[in-house]
Amino acid sequence: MAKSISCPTYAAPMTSRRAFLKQCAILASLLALPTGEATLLAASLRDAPRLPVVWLSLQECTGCTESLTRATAPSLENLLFDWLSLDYHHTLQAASGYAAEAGRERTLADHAGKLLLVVDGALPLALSGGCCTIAGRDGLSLLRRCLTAAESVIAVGSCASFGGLAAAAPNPTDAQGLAVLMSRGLVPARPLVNLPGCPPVPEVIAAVLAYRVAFGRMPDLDDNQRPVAFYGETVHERCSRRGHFQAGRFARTFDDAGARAGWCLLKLGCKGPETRNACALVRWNGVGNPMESGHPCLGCAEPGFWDRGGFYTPLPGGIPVSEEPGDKGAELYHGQCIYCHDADPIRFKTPPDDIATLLESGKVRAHRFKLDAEETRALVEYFRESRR
Ligand code: FSX
Repeated sequence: MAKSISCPTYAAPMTSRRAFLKQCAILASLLALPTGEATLLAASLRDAPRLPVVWLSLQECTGCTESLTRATAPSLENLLFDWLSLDYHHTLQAASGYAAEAGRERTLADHAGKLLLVVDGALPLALSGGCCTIAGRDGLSLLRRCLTAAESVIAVGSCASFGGLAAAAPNPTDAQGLAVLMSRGLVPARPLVNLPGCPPVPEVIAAVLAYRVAFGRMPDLDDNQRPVAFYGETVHERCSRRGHFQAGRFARTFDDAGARAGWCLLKLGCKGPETRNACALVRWNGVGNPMESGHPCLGCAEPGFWDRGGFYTPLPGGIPVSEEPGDKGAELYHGQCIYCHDADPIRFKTPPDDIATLLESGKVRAHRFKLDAEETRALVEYFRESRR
């Protein structure tokens, strides 16, 4: 029979040893831990006491919590039964009414200075916090109370991190993210980790919670308090369409041949080059991400989302031009040739080495344009690149 890891507060075995080690290996890889730290992670998670957590949901759409429920590495069950003591969470808790509020107050008192606060949703300041009340109490005073007792806080989602959808213009409720509230002295300042995204990737939320439990600290952060392991690269750098970008193949409309062939969506407003998030690396529900579903990145994890840039407006300053060889040829092919030839250059029948001779021979009567020597070289190079 497989050995089991027992949760400190539950007598029943929760997870088989094999499943537990597999979880730790996935977690270590998600968190980009150095070699050898997977073992340390496993040992820490096995021995760590459950971390008391109070989770506040403020002005939000519940997408962030829904996202958490879809985490697989670790799963919500792992988090709740093995590593966290989630003592207060409006949506997930069984308790309701006075009992729920009394439970939260007990946790705040019993674990003052040691508990982890998680917040999703922005805090609306208008009407003295009255735009968001919980059990008759305004959001601002509740947030102050919880932060006073917290050792650190994780802002889950773009709303909690930067204001997000809740703060979209004209922001009638004066919604603000946690960093702004702290910098304005409206709530107690505590070490803050932002996990933006609307909603954030499930594995990002779960992995950061597990990291905090295992190591007693937060992972390395960037200037926007985002974990570097998940927000260190842009969506563009990991995008499955990047090869098309490098080859200069851009969809111009949502239903043209390029869009159907999976080309780069920059000209349709993709914000991937300016957006740091893990969704191109860790696929949603293990299935895909917006770009793989034919939709440009909306930049949902960046400060200023929802208003910044407009959903389908190409990035200002034009399309970033790749330095890769073959771009000029790609421009020529997709600007001219695809009106008669297949949009995918791999299906172009003439071998690259024969193209220059064919063009110079004048035998292709349908061509309405003439290429000079440099353009011909670029086109040939593009075909060669496409076949590699
Ligand atoms: Fe905002 Fe989250 Fe978008 Fe929704 O809690 S980040 S609107 S997915 O639910 O706050």
